[in-house]
Formats: sequence, C-alpha cells, structure tokens
Amino acid sequence: MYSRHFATIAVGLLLAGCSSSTDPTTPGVDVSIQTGAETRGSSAFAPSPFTLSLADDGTVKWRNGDVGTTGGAYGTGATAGTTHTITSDTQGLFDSGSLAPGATFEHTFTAPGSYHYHCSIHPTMTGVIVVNP
Ligand SMILES: [Cu+2]
Repeated sequence: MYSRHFATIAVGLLLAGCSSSTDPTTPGVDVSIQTGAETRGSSAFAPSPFTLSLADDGTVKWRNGDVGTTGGAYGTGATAGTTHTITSDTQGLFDSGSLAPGATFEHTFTAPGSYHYHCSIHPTMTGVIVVNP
C-alpha cells in the first residue's frame, strides 16, 4: 500500500516535469527569442549570428520563445511571457513591432551583409544575421 502511494507521487512528479515546457518547436523557425531574454544581452536571440544565403530565398523567421512557464503541479513558480521586438539597427530596414509571446516575424533579405538588430523594448538584447550571396 505504501509503495503504491509512492509510485503515484513519482508519476505525478514526472508529469509535472514534462508539462513545465510551453515552448513547442515551431516548424520553419530560424531564430528564437530565449526565455528571460531581457537579461541575456547578445544571447537573447539564438542562434546569433544566424547565417543564411540569398540563394536559399533570404528569408529569416523569428519566434518569440519567451513564453513563460506553467510552473509546478499547482502553478507554483509560473512565469509570464514577455513581449519583444525584432528591430534593425539600421532604421527602417525591418521592425516586427510588438511581438507577443509565441508570435513569429519574417523578413526577406535582398543583399549580402551583416545585419545587426535589437529589441526596442529591451535595447541590451542584440542579434546578428549574416547574409551570404
Ligand atoms: Cu525585448
């Protein structure tokens, strides 16, 4: 009887561990904004630098993966997601505007180069896209 009760608790803990992730992999996403991104500086966007080629259509798709967590079995330790932006350091080149947790943004590059960008809400968040011919 005791051991059966223990087994139930163990299974419950395993399930709680598995359900803590609310950041499913999204097909086609190239760069993800990381959990707690506003404190991560140049690691806020990953991968960064992200390299692609114009021959392979030149489109980058970002996802705001800073979606928070559901916490433990009763929501203990749950955290909210955070809105960010994908904003080119070169004004006007590209800007996602406010990107809610889980939302995606795409930009198609048309010329080779290194493109630096940041989050306009948390300017210490920085990333780089390297576009090859
Ligand atoms: Cu941000």
